[in-house]
Formats: sequence, structure tokens, C-alpha cells
Amino acid sequence: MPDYALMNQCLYEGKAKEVGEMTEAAIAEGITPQEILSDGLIAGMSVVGEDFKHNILYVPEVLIAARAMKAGMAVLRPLLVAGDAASGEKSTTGVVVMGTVRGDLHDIGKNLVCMMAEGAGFEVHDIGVDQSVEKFMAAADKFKPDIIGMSALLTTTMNYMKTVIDGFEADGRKMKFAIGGAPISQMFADEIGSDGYGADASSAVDLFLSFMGQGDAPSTSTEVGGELARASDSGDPLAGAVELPKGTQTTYQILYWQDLPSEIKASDEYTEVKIELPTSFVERIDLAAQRLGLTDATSYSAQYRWGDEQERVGDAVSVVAALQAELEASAG
Ligand code: B12
Repeated sequence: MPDYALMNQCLYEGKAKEVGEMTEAAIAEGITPQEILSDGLIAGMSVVGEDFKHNILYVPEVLIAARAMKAGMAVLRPLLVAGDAASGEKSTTGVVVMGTVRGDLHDIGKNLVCMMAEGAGFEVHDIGVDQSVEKFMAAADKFKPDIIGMSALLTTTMNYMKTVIDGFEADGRKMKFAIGGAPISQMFADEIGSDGYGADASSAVDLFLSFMGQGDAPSTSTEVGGELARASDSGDPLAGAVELPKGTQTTYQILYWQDLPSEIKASDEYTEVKIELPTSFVERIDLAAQRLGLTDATSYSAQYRWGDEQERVGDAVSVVAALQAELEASAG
């Protein structure tokens, strides 16, 4: 009997080699690929999804866990496909075609959605970035999806999502459309006639499942300052500080893209705070990535690392505010 708890833990920690080996061992033991998929991989990935949603895990960690999921899937996929062919039935929850729309090269978020959806049992066909309506249609012809997922990160490309939806409609094809990406909102989804919008990878999966008649659609209210347990209603993640005893210690870490700071996380006895540094920091990273040619999702993400864990006196909210001010000052 495989140790699924251990397998889930290895997946969570991104131990790809171990997950691959445990999957192989379970197959050798005669366990069905369906059971290994659901109890070993999907169960582990759903914890990753939940922790990502609640800011316990961040993008780099999720990408590493997703790599481990892929190692297990590489072992299972041929067996699942062979099983499907023999039984004439699909073992998947549903079929999804995913792509980033034309003019847009951002794919980190799309890749996460693909991995999480695969982790939830969907058959996912990722058609990549910069995809035209014709490419989406060709993929729909080929893979007969239940759902078309589109991602856009630029305000200049988000309108192309409507072009795709209109293209399918003009052709008389009925599909479920899901959209997402940083500038996308439920209001925009309603405006362009998309069936749904997902704010993050786990909401995307909930949305896909709801399309397949499994569970409710995710709540579309924006989680303002969701990363901060003690945030006020103002939406400012640094608002709402509560008086803590003098001498309170905060542990903090800075996330760097190479040597450029990107995020800060901090926690005191009561609160966890995570902030993304302002746009000027993002722009500096974008520029450096393009100058160095590190623009594909894998090499871009590989540049992230958390700095050492450090301590400062003060509550988490004030420490983060002070660190942000210092980083802004030193960035000039
Ligand atoms: C990484 C990045 C890049 C990398 C992309 C690497 C890659 N392979 O993806 C590089 C360096 C290449 C890049 C280039 C550019 N970028 Co850029 N980039 C970013 C950055 C910092 C992070 C994006 C990201 O990966 N986020 C992490 C992922 C996990 O989040 P996400 O994408 O939002 O995805 C989640 C959800 O949205 C949702 N989701 C996503 N897709 C889908 C799909 C469905 C169906 C569903 C349901 C859900 C869903 O789930 C995901 C997972 O949780 C953002 C800033 C930001 N904070 O968004 C700027 C940003 C998007 N970029 C920006 C710009 C301007 C550019 C450039 C034009 C820069 C330039 N001057 O050349 C170019 C454009 C290139 C192009 N044609 O696309 C701007 C966009 C501004 C705007 N309003 O349009 C931003 C906002 C930065 C800024 N200045 O503030 N960029």
C-alpha cells in the first residue's frame, strides 16, 4: 500500500525525483493509475492550491511543487491514456484548452492554472502564448474541449479575449469560456460574454469544476489585501496595525529576482504580512529579464529566491512598511 501521506508531502515540498519514484513503485505494486493520481498527486496538489490561495505558499514554491506533480504525471499519463483507449471512456474530469492571447507573452500564471487543473484531474492542452482566435479554434477542433481558458496580463491584449469568444460564437460553436490574468475582473468577464473568471489558480480549478457540474463557482468578490490577516477594510495591506507589546519580534524575508527585490513577507506572533513591492520594482525586474533574455516562464521563475530569514523589533506591519521605505530609498 503506497504511503500517500508521504507522497503528498514530497509533492508539496517539490521533491520531483521522490514523487516520480513513489509513483513508479505504486504502479509496480499493482495500484491503479487512477488511485495514484487522485490519492497521491491530486490530493497533494490540492493542499498546494489551498496554501497558495492563502499566501502560505508563493509562486516559486508552487512552480516547484508543480514540477513534482509533472514527474508523477509523466509516469501515469501513458497508462491513463492506454486505459482510456481500452475502455473507450475518459478518466478525466473534463478537457481544457488553455492559451495566452495574441500579443501577450506572459505565461507563468497560465502555466500554474494548467498544472493545478491537471492536478484536479482535467486533461489540459496548453497551446502556449500569443495565440490567435484561429489557433484556439484549431485546438478546439483537435481536442474537443469542454472549456476554453484564456490568459492575458496586458491591458492592451485583454480585449483580444472578446475576439476569441466572438469568433467561436460567429462559428456557431458553444463552449464554456474562462478567463484570467492580473487585469481581468468579473466585470470584464461579464462585459465580453465569458462564462467565468478566476482570480488565481485554485479559483480557476473551482470554476472549471463548476462548469463540469461539480461544486460551486468561486466567489468573485476581490479579496482585498487577502494576504494580511489583520488588514483593515481600506484595502491597504499595510493598514490596520494593532498595538503589540513593546519588543515584539518580527521575522521577515525578502524575495529577490536575481538581486532585485520583489516581495516582502513578515510575521509576528499574531500576523502574517506579504506585500509585492510597487510597480517601479516590477518594471526594473521586467527590464532586466528582457535584457538578459530570461523571458520564458522557466528561466524567469528560476531567478527568484528568498533571502535569509531575519529578525527585527516591531510588529510585522511596521517592519514591512519600514523595509519597503528602505528598499525604495536605496533603489533611488
Ligand atoms: C513576469 C512578468 C513579465 C515577464 C513574463 C515572463 C513569463 N514568461 O510569463 C516578462 C519579463 C517577459 C514580461 C514582459 C513584459 N511585461 Co510583464 N510582468 C510580469 C509580472 C512581474 C508578473 C506576472 C506574473 O507572472 N505573475 C504571477 C502569476 C502567477 O500571476 P498571474 O499571471 O496574474 O496569474 C494568476 C491569475 O491571474 C490567474 N490566471 C491567469 N491566467 C488565467 C487564465 C484563466 C482561464 C483563469 C481562470 C485564471 C488565470 O491564475 C494565475 C495563477 O494564480 C507582472 C506584474 C504583476 N504583478 O502582474 C508584469 C506586467 C504584467 N508586465 C507588464 C508589462 C508592461 C510588460 C512589457 C510590455 C514590458 C516591456 N516594457 O516590454 C512586456 C510585454 C511582453 C509581452 N508582449 O507580453 C505590466 C502590464 C501593464 C499593463 N497594465 O498592461 C505589468 C503589470 C508590470 C507593471 N509594469 O506593472 N513581463
